[in-house]
Amino acid sequence: METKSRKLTIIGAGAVGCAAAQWAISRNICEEIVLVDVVEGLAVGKALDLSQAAPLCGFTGNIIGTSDYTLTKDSDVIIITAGLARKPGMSRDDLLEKNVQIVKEVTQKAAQNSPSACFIVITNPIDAMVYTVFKVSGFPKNKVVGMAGVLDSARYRTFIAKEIGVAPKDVSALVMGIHGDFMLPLVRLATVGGIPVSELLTQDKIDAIVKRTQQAGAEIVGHLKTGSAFVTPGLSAIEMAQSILNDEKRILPCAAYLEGEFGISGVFLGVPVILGKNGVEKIVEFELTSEEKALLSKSVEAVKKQVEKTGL
Ligand code: TXD
Repeated sequence: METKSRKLTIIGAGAVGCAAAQWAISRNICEEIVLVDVVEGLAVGKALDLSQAAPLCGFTGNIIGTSDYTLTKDSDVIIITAGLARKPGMSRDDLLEKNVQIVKEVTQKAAQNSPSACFIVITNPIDAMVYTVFKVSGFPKNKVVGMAGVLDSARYRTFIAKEIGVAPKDVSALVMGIHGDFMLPLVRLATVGGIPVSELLTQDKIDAIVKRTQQAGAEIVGHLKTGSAFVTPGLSAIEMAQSILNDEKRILPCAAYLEGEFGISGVFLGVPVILGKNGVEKIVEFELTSEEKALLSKSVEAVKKQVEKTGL
């Protein structure tokens, strides 16, 4: 398998950007990492700190920090985390106005320098920001994808594992739809060691887990008060980046542009996709129940409202 021959740019050297960089160096997934931030010196300092972990974690590539986009030239994957994060009491939608401007600006600069890259968008509200990157970059739909489903599914799997008392990695589960209150943690498809979760937990317990998953971001914001989750968001982005850089063809829930899949068109929404060297290689469709379809259409309505506010 091809490894470590590629270039990864991470825009935004804040909490999520640095966590992503840290996971990337600890996994040694690429030859070059460029960390970019608008704040003078921030990315430079963070990259120096990260580079000095190399002897301890075995990273053999190069990591630099900069505000200069020419240094991002010919990146294979560009992760966008630039923007504001939530504070207690804020919804992801509250961030839209400010973040759309930031995301437009960084997309233009990054796309110019790396016309063949694949964008992974993290900035909230994610489902509208990924649409913004798609429109502003003019890149094909397979080269623009949003990160939320990997994180939401990891949270869902964690809560299921804790409730049953099993290893989290033995829980397989999928969250589809918007990264917000209407996200759809699919109960029917959640399994533990191949056994349906519905055989192992009461409906009440399952309902509580679904609710906690939908509110998991706000739960963390409520404790942190000054920002939002970053460690698992950073790792979730690197799971996706690694699958693209190494052409692993992982099947991961990502916000992808839909053109008729699941009966939905013209929006980015969390669905299972195969990620490989071409970005979104395939959206994996399957039959939803009428109840699931109804829940998913709530996601679509909410995302369309967000996108309207971007003015794109
Ligand atoms: O599941 C998901 N998609 C998410 C999304 C999970 C967690 C966090 N999520 C969102 O990511 C969050 O709501 C924010 O919108 C972004 C970034 O969150 P983070 O916690 O990393 O925010 P920070 O620590 O404030 O970092 C943002 C950085 C900061 O260093 C700014 O200086 C920088 O972005 N920034 C810029 N960089 C480059 N260019 C411009 N214009 C710019 N503006 C701000």
